[in-house]
Amino acid sequence: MKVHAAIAKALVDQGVDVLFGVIGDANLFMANAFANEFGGRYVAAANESGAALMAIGYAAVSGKVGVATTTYGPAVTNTITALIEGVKGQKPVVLICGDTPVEVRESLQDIPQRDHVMPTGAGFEQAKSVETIVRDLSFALRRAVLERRPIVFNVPASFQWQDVDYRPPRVRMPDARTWAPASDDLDHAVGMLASAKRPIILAGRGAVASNARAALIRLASRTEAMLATTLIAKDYFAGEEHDLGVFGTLSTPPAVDAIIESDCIVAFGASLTKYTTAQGSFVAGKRIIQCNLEPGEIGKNFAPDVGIVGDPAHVADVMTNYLEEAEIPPSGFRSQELSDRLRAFSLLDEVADRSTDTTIDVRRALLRLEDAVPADRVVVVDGGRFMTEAYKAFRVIQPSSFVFTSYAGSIGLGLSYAIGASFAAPARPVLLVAGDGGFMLGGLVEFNTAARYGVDLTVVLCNDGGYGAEHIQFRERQIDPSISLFNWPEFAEVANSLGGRGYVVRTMADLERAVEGFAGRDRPVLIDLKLDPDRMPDRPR
Ligand SMILES: Cc1ncc(C[n+]2csc(CCOP(=O)(O)OP(=O)(O)O)c2C)c(N)n1
Repeated sequence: MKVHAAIAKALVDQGVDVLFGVIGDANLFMANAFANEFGGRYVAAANESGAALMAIGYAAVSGKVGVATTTYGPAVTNTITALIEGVKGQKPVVLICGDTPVEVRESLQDIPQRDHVMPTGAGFEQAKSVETIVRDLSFALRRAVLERRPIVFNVPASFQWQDVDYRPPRVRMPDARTWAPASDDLDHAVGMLASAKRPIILAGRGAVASNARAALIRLASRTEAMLATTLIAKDYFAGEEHDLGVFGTLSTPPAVDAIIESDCIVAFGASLTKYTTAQGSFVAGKRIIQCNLEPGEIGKNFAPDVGIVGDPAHVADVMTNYLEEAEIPPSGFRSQELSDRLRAFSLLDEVADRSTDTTIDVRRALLRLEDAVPADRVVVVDGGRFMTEAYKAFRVIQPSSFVFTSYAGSIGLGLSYAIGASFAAPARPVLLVAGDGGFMLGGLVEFNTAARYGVDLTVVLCNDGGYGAEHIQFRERQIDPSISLFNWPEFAEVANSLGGRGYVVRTMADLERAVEGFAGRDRPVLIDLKLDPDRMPDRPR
């Protein structure tokens, strides 16, 4: 078998069914073999940044390794932001890139690829030789899972047409996620929880990764603790009566009251960022217990009273058993009154309707769409001032259906994430909430990719005619905000030209027409919400 075919076959043999990419001299035969010889699905992105982000979005929703491919040189440098995003978001991704042939002295596209990749924090795996290439690729896939970050697999282009004796790779992943330590720390933690009067069990992404939902609910009911999540683990306890929702700067007012009142937080798989702790104010003066499988996550952002290295689900069960054996009485924190207040809260009560004759109120528009789109959706949120409104408005049925795209703080990554998400969940509608600035920076280029592949994508554009996040800063300092404003083209028409269907929304009646269009969609939809940049809800601080 030729090397390009062996790489494609090794991907298929290891369960990779979708490959995102942009082809060039170094990877075109491999991508073609993947799609046309071995039955894989190849998705041709418009830009390598998009291809790499699609693999990240695929990994985020499927929990499997996302795989993308590029040729060499500028194709690799186009993926730098995506690699950084994947590292910060801890996404298992393999980027198979070609490298210029070593024997060619003058290649326009020759760059030291390793030197560009290493500062992103991604791993770099060199294809060592034609004989070892299948094993080398397996190693890259294995590293992506175990190291939870993108791994760049670097393949010299001169290997492509060489012969290799193909043997299917044998890969077995170790399962490290079922242990709890016997330690003084665990005893202290149980002691603290036993004496707590108002405990909260907080779940972060590590709890979701360890499938800890049932164990955390058991521990919370045993102690009469309230439940809460970080933003990344959003809606993990959906449907639970004693769920406070998101714990942090995005908490609702009744949840904030309960958090302030609480005396003990048990954080499972949460790294306690400044957003979760509200700059420390939500954890000050309380007992804090932090449990994480990764030792480095404990105390990374905030020093807890006790840290427990262990699997969240297993540690929670051990704690519940200890409390049971010691016959510790429950805390009594839960009350009908608190549950009623949590249930009675409505986002609509917080901010008055700010619509005008020609612009719509962002919160009312998003909440109408929240209601109109089937619950079994995937929600992807781009970056910008609007994003907190989207985080609050849209619920999901499980955390993997909520895709956060701002690990690196970049705008414009959402659309590619959304395409990757859709390939991981093809039967479900994918909703991308994006700003006009982010859409023009990075979304527009791949909207047509969504149309070409018939992706069930709906873009909700929070269009305030510019960079709202910067506009507000000029306004706050009484500086002319004009350089933050843009005279964009009509986005609905742009969407139509790119193979989708666009709707202009200035009023609630317009929004109803867009909702009808969404219901009968046969191609990607773009709903352009016209917003007034001076009438947006205040941002959380
Ligand atoms: C790649 C990148 N460039 C620039 C920025 C700075 N930035 C943050 S928010 C923002 C404006 C985004 O505008 P838009 O998408 O319309 O959302 P809005 O803030 O208006 O709600 C910009 C330019 C960034 N975060 N990332």
